[in-house]
Amino acid sequence: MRQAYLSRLWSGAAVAGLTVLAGTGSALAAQPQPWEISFQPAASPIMEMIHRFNNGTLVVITLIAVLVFALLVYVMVRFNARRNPVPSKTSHNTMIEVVWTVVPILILVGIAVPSFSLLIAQHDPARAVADYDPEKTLTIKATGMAWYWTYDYPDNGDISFESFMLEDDQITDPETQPRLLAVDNNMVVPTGTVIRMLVTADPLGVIHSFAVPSLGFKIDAIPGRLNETWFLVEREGIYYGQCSELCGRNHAFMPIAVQAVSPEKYAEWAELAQSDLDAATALLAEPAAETGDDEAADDA
Ligand SMILES: [Cu+2]
Repeated sequence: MRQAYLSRLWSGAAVAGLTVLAGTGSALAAQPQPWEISFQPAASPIMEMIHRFNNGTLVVITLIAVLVFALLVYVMVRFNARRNPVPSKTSHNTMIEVVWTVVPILILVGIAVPSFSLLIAQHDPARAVADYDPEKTLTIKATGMAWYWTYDYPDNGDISFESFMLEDDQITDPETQPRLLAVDNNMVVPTGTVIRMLVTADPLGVIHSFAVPSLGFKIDAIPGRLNETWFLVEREGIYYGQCSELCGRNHAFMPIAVQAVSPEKYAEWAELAQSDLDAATALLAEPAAETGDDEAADDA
């Protein structure tokens, strides 16, 4: 009875908290916000699964903590030396020992099942994308350099460019160019498309890590090794991440900016970027910003 009440109370609080987080998150870009205590809002199927798994686990550990705390308080009150001067000499109770062994095992198995399905989905788009077609994926390669990223688009006429963080004196609009996160050339991707992401590092360099929280991936960029992950961006916008492996002097200054645009816009960008990257970047600048504002307004 009490547990059911607590459970209801907790899920109510969780839903309220999520609504607040989702609200503040989408009103701004997908980047860290002041006083944020949970994940960034999800913009990919995997990140949605991570949110769900995190919320479910939070309910489980909260119920366990409440139960253990309540038992402790009960024992302290009911069985202290004053109220219970003659202690019981019981040393074994087979039933209770079986229960407190089997129940935790069941709880762990209950957590392991969704945990493994999430882990497997992170390597297999078919498990997270309903109409997944391997023929329609887009391959992009990111390479960690000292200290910036390069992006290669083998499916689009070998577009290849470098992406450097904007220094403070290069920022012209602090609203759309967050300090330490904005870059000169965003990694542009189409929405609704499975991106096959190959990640490596400069063969003469060090280990980096390619990570964007709201898209739910973090994968090491290792010299001489090609790692693979995938993601699908559901909404247009710019999603920021940072190198997440302590890689050296400018580790903190090699952010990742993923700009998701409509497939039509992406096709235009990819066509133009093969000959003139600056013109292609300019093509995206205006409409992308407007779309972002519209969406934020809708969500608010
Ligand atoms: Cu790095």
